[in-house]
Amino acid sequence: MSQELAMALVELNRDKAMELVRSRAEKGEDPLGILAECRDGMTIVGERFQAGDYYLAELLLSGEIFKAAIAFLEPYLAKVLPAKPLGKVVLATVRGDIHDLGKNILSVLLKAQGFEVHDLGVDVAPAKIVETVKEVQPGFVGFSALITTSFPAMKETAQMLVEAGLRDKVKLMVGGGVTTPALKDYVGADFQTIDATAGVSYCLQNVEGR
Ligand code: B12
Repeated sequence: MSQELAMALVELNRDKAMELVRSRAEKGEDPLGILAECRDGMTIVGERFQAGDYYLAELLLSGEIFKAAIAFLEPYLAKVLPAKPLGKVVLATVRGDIHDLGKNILSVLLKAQGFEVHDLGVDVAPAKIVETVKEVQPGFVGFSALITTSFPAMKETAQMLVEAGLRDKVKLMVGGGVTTPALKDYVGADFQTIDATAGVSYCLQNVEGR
């Protein structure tokens, strides 16, 4: 495979990337394969960022292209996913934190595996998360964090889930670049990772009835 699409993301060429996504989807190519190549592009962008060759602007621009590709592919993905969702996941970046690139990647990967994702967005109040969990009755709840100052809000939300009698009905995940096993213990979560694919594997392994 040429990885032409991945490289279009890396080169921040939005027109070329979207044209490739459109033409390949319309030709009937598996949308999951197209998405995987976009992810490859994001991985390279991440590596260049880590190496200091790319700056924040490149990270944000490539993230925007990735989001546009996902939005375009959503109807194609809907056709290849199982009619009955595998399970439900509520995701949020909690109060005080506005980072969402990692959470959005996780959301797409979960949807691609057949999970129904309720993404509450960023800077989400603990009460809103608890209310949604009550309403949706998910099997999984995921908090994404990129700044350490949001840790107390994660703990507070977990505590509110306990008080609402909901905590033992869900598997609670924490993820994001600044998270650690110590945070998992502090929050009282079941799982922690800095890798979205590990989060997806965790959900797949813990889906009821499997
Ligand atoms: C991009 C970025 C921004 C963007 C965010 C854009 C957006 N829409 O998200 C902007 C410019 C807005 C921004 C703002 C700020 N930022 Co910023 N930002 C970053 C940066 C460069 C990259 C983060 C990122 O997106 N990484 C890429 C994604 C894909 O990785 P990821 O989130 O870890 O996600 C992966 C996994 O962790 C996993 N995952 C993520 N979430 C979850 C959840 C679950 C449940 C699971 C299972 C998995 C999972 O999936 C992803 C794929 O594998 C980091 C530096 C760095 N190198 O990390 C700083 C960084 C996170 N930012 C930082 C700071 C301080 C800020 C600001 C406060 C800056 C300021 N002074 O104004 C503000 C935040 C304001 C706020 N209240 O939130 C600090 C945090 C320091 C700390 N330890 O707390 C960092 C570490 C930079 C630094 N070294 O100082 N930022």
